[in-house]
Amino acid sequence: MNIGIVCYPTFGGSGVVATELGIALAHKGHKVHFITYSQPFRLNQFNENLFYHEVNVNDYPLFDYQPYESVLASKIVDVAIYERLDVLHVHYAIPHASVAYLAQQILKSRKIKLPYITTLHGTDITLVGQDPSFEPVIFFSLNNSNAITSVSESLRKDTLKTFKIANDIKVIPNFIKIEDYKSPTEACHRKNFAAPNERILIHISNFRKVKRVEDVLRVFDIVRKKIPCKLILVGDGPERPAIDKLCRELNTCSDIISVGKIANPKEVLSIADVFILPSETESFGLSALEAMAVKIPVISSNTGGIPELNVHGKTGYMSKVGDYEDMAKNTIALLSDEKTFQQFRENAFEQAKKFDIETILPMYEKLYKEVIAAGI
Ligand code: GMT
Repeated sequence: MNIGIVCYPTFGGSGVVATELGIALAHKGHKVHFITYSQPFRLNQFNENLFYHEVNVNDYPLFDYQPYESVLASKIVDVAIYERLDVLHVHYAIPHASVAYLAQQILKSRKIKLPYITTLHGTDITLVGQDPSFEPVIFFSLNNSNAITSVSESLRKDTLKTFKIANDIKVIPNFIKIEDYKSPTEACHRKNFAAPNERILIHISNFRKVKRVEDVLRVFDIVRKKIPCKLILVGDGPERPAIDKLCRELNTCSDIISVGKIANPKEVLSIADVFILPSETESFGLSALEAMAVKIPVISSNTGGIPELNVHGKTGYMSKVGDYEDMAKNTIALLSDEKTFQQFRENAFEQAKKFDIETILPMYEKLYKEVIAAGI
């Protein structure tokens, strides 16, 4: 198949999923065309089936807001015609679903059929999508998608609650390529981060408010009073100043290592003991799945789609959003009982295997075929 993929190329789960999906499809022989405003950060390999089409928005002083959506729609039309796309897969509803609809209509006027699939990733529904100013456009473009997928059952329900759409929503969860996580990695050395008697807690996110990174610091503050440990923070974002302020207040900065944004966190994950994910909302929690793939138990909130991934008392523990004391208590309990800890590590890995690309990729391929067969 010739598949067009539209996504956000920046650091973030939806871009990772879209890119890894495209790469896997290309390896299976499909021709995959990424249409984005800059190269997706994980699209860093050559494959004869992978193509990248940049959306360049010129800066006209006349506009306060540059018309990105119009340029993107034009680019989709262009790629669809000249690369003979069979299907378009857009990740993150805003604004990609409505742009896909517009491109589809333009192509229709030229007697070209291009069905589009919208994958909902989370904040496009649970946060940004809650803004009433988007409602008519999201509602319309979802209802007119030739298929909709969501990354968890929880997100499917949230979407149907927010938007009374008639369209069905198919759940296709996030995935990892488990094969890539099996081999031990040499790139990151534990001894450079912690003393032999110290444990390592880790958190990865884009440091937005929704991630509640301050709770990570509060968990760490409690745990380190009982168990010698270090905290590794991976990522960066708008909450950085608040995090710096809090670590100074708690006097924990010297035991926190901030490594910034990392394109593929597998190496740094492999030296950690516990992954902390206290999010306010989380449609799936791809970073937690990546941690579980390297046998790291997860201490998380119990929000959104996290319970579909993290099995309480088996692969980690869940607490109510904001209950960092309970999260700390669970972390201490887990790290204090070596036998249970080792069992949780194995359980986490077994759970991660259920989300292997080998299982998930055929779901997308099947959907593409169905959508193409159904026509528009
Ligand atoms: O988590 C983020 O802030 C990034 C965000 C995105 O849209 O890139 O991630 C969302 O999509 C991921 C991939 O499907 C999910 O694993 C994340 O749970 C989801 N984030 C939220 O729902 C907050």
